Amino acid sequence: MSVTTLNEFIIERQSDFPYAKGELSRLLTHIGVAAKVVNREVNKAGLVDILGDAGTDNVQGEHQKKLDIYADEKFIASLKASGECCGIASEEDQNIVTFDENLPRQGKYIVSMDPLDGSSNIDVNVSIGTIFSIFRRVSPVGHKASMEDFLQEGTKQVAAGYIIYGSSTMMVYTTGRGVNGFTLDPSIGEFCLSHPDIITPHSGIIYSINEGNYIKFPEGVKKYIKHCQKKDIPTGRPYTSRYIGSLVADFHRNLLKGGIFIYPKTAGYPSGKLRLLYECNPIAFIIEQAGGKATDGRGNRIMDIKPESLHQRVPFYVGSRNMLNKAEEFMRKYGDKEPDIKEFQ
Ligand code: P6P
Repeated sequence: MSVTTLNEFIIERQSDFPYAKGELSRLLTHIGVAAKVVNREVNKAGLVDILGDAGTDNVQGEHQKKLDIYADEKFIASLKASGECCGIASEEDQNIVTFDENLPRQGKYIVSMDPLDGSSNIDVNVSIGTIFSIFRRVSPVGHKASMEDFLQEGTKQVAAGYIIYGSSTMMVYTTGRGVNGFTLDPSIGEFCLSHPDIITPHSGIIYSINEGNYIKFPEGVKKYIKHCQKKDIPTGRPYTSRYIGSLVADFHRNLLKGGIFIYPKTAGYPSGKLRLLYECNPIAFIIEQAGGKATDGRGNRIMDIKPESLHQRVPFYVGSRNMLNKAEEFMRKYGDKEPDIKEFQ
């Protein structure tokens, strides 16, 4: 059976964009290269001194893992070398990364990324991922990228995707014409088309939320969780709770099988925990392209939100459209106000 590699697919689909000159194709190809380099280290992380804490904290105040920083460096280097990317926003870097050299400054695109999401799972061998979001720059070509390039609504994304380093390594992405998944074949070192035209089920029985935060959730979320645990669905079984604590892994499973992932406002995270630019927007682009929904729990489409800062957090409800609609029904009926953190101090 002939396989279609990622590079062949990117070139084939380039004709979807009449004025494409191969720039976005080159950018996507470089992301694929960086993914293979990071995958190699992730796969042998237990064998080399790349596990564990780096002894530094990122802008979120989260302990950086050595592999976080390694992935950040590899993706930045590959994006810069593509000559198509003039700037990068990364979870691991406080400010935008811009370039002094002329070649990258000619780049027409910017990339927001979480180079290694879920890194608290690295040391225990649980799936982790890279998430990326690509925009056309709004600042003049030839200059350094500017903050306005990054603070665009998610509807302006030209491409978005993720790499999941799991039982196999996959790259899933969209350029606005459907969602396609590629599995890395280590024997040839190529991502090969394995999941063409992914469509997510309109309903599902999987709900994904960190129930350890239950008492800190808004009332509407608590009521929705109880709804999922009732026996009133056709199969008579309660919904299935699945939560890995790694966004890419939880999302990928729900994308393929149907389900809902919720990271709501909580007493501890009154704006939600997940970041708009490089976690929620790219995942929202993918789910919408696959027929699902992504909102902030109050009916506001994630991709319509105008970002105000690089590391802005938003409440995140994403997955099968019927499940999103039901969850938002509960939020409207019982309220989406999170309890005051003082109740827990
Ligand atoms: P919690 C990982 O740190 C992450 O950013 C996402 O990958 C994941 O969905 C979420 O945080 C898990 O957060 O609070 O449930 O551990």
